Amino acid sequence: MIVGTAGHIDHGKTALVKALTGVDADRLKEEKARGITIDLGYAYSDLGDGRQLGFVDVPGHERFVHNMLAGATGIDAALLVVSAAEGIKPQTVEHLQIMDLLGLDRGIVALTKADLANDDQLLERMAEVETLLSSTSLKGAEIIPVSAITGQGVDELKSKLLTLGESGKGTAGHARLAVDRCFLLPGAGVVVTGTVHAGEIRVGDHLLLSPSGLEARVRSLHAQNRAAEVGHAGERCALNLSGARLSKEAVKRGDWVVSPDLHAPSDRLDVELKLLASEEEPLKHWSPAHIHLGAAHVMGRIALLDGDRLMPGSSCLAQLVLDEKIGALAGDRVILRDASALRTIAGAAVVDPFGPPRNRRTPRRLAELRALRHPDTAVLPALLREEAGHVDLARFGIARNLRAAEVERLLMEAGGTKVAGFGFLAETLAAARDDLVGTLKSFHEASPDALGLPPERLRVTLKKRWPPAVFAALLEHEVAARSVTIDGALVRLPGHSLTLGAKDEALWKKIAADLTRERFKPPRVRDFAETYGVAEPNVRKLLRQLAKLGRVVEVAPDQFFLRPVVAEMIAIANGLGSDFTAAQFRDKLDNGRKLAILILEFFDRHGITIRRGDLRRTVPQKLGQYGPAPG
Ligand SMILES: Nc1nc2c(ncn2[C@@H]2O[C@H](COP(=O)(O)OP(=O)(O)OP(=O)(O)O)[C@@H](O)[C@H]2O)c(=O)[nH]1
Ligand SMILES: [Mg+2]
Repeated sequence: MIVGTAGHIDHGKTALVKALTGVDADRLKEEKARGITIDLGYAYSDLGDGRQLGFVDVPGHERFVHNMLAGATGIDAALLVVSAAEGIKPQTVEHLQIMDLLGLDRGIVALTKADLANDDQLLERMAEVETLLSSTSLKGAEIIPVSAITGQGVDELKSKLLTLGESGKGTAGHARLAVDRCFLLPGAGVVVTGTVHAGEIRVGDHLLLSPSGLEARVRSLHAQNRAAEVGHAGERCALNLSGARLSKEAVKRGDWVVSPDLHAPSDRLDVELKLLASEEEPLKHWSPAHIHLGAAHVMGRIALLDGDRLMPGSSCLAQLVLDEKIGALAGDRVILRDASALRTIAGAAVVDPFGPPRNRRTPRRLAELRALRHPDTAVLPALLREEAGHVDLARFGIARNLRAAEVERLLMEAGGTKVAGFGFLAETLAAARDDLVGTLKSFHEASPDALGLPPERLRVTLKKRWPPAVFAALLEHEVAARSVTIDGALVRLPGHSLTLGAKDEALWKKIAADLTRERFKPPRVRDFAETYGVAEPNVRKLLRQLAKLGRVVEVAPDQFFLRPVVAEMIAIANGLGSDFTAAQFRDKLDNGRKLAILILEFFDRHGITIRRGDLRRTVPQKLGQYGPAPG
């Protein structure tokens, strides 16, 4: 377990840690010279019986609250230090507010410098502190008079700290360590230190630095100041890392060392925000703030999601829009300080680390956020019933640091089904199928001479509008279940087909033979009309119907090509290299300049080629529009 000090400057935090552990946590030259703590200090006390207490000693100076926060976010219990000589001071209050906003409910108050106060004064101070604690998560915490000079109360404090219990951080999820220091160790290389917030880190693990994404392999590690093979959640670790692009400069306080599964930095955190009751003004929408999460510290803005002002002492849903991406997971605590970093104004808990940039405050999204506030086991049942109707399971797993198997178990318990990475309720899938089949049925009735609908048209025609990726998953699911069919580029019902009458079928046979014989220079509508003695409009109508069936393509007015021939011509154009002329293309097809240009203009219109001056190039992702080239 890790205990963090808290309290006003000069109240004796560092002296007390030294009395408890024998270690002077003030290690910087400037700290020694000025007699104050500037940055975080660390000390461990071995109790001889295998048990150990770890301390993070923080600065009390008002200008170094940001450093205090980098340490406070990783601790399990608070050691609030109040000088018996001075009593409650501004950073006593601010540090306590921070402990409260972090939800820390384990802690002890040390009434330091007891040697400087008489019994009456001590009793008075204890009463003051008790009142101050009473409205916080540390309500009822024990208050113990101590002196670092005489040693009074130090042993009692130590044994009381041991009764606070184990770290509450779970080792079940993927590994995650909040970096608070990075330095070069001669002969070893880059070393980072920090608190393991989740999972386990082992020697040999391949991890990532987040948000940078740099690869980092664990060469060796120390857990709680001792060489070890593995570091667990709740322990402070030092990791000796190696990686291709890794350097001391590439790592900073606030980064996370994570299992690759957890690397998903975000700059929009949807949170439940609580404004401190001590604030004098309501919080306005889009207020700038200093935002602290884990050991990270970034600037950002607060977008209020339900209302334009938040009253002191109240809570609401908000989106923190950060100036830069950080690593964050659901449940992470956030501390917000005002734009000039003079005081703590609010605290927050992350509800969704992947806040949407748009539609963040629609009723639908707010309902979703309310569902996301449930505990792990109740989130999926609630979420699956929301209007969205689906859950992106990979994202859900990352946000809550759950392994895939755990997500699937929760989905099963929620009565859900997994379809291509999304979770649905059976009734949602059934409704989606009815919608799909019903929409196609109406379409076939209204347009009996069309084969089917392009997928994107179908998606926007459905009663329920799915995001494209979800729709693709549903469509694939229904194709596999044979409730719909994909034919070329069109979706249709399996029972629906287009048939030509006997006369048309006979005419098409002859036309098809002509189109095959002169495939790059096929006869036009008028030619067929003359050759076969059929009225021009009838030939045109037949060929247009065949186009809908996906057999021919009208490349220019009345100029039809067989569909596979179009694919072949695309392949030929593509084979001409990056910049080709119409003449080069014509030479390959040997079909005359005029027709070659009509074909290239058709390609231009469909984005298959891009034209600059007299030169064209093909667009790789558009080449498959007419299917694979034959042969
Ligand atoms: N008489 C007396 N003096 C103390 C005691 N504890 C600390 N001091 C003195 O108080 C001064 C400040 O102590 P520190 O431990 O550095 O205080 P701190 O809370 O760590 O200060 P910051 O880290 O700068 O916020 C030092 O001069 C200590 O010697 C105590 O129990 N009795
Ligand atoms: Mg100190």
